[in-house]
Amino acid sequence: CINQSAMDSVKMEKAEKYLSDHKIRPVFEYLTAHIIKTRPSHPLDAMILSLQELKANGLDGKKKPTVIFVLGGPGAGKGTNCQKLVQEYGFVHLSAGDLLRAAKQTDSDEGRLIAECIKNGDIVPGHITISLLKQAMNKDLDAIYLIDGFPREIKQGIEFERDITPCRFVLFFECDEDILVKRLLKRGETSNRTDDNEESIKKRLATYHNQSLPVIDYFDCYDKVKKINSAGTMDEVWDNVKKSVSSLL
Ligand code: UP5
Ligand code: MG
Repeated sequence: CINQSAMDSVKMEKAEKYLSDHKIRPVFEYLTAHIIKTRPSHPLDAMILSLQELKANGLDGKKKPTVIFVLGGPGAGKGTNCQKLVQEYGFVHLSAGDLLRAAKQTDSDEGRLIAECIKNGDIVPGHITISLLKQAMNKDLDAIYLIDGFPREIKQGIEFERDITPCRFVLFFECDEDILVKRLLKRGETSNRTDDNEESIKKRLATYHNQSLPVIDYFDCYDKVKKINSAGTMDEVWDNVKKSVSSLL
């Protein structure tokens, strides 16, 4: 009898933790308070509608934008295909790299830190990038944002999803390394990017393998990753992108 009650208390604790981790309790409190206050004639339908609203806007009632993360190695074609997605679907393209390249121009310690990280293929501290993304996204909460090149590390993804909104899905551009290097070196002939040179490319690829690839496994656990083969010609890759995206929308 004592063992049974100990077991029950362990189960209870686990159940409490589950409810708290997944914010189930505040959702039910919200829904119950809502129907008590409004006394609708079809309370279950009203609860379902409120639940859908909550899913879109969060418990704080603030509207959240829709986010699609676009990830893949350096030169995988993220930027190229984001531009096409903007034209095809009216998404808003936010390249974390572009935001950081603009921010590094400022004459400040932060600007210098960003410049150094980019040249060395290191990851800029997450709070800097998240704050730039937040500012850019505040302008239009109805938009569907393609966040290109972010998150670079699992903890950045967790922080973004906690503070801003969970991503709808992740488009992952897959391509062999030798093709990536060729593309970047070719672009380096004209791009003026401080990281499109042999030495920086090596470092970018190492950072990608060690720190950024685990992000894909992380989102894969939530069944959110759509893999796109990006090794073909521009047209072939764009076809793959269109097929993937239209199956997800
Ligand atoms: N190209 C594209 N597709 C092609 C195809 N199918 N066939 C032939 N050529 C193709 O393409 C790269 C080049 O390849 C172009 O010349 C294109 O014409 C050609 P692009 O579409 O630009 O590829 P993309 O994946 O966008 O490559 P990019 O170099 O931008 O990727 P990175 O992830 O390396 O760069 P990003 O700008 O995102 O980041 C730069 C640095 O900023 C990072 O290394 C890091 O230091 C910092 N950063 C952070 O710290 N945090 C962040 O969140 C983001 C960036
Ligand atoms: Mg890019």
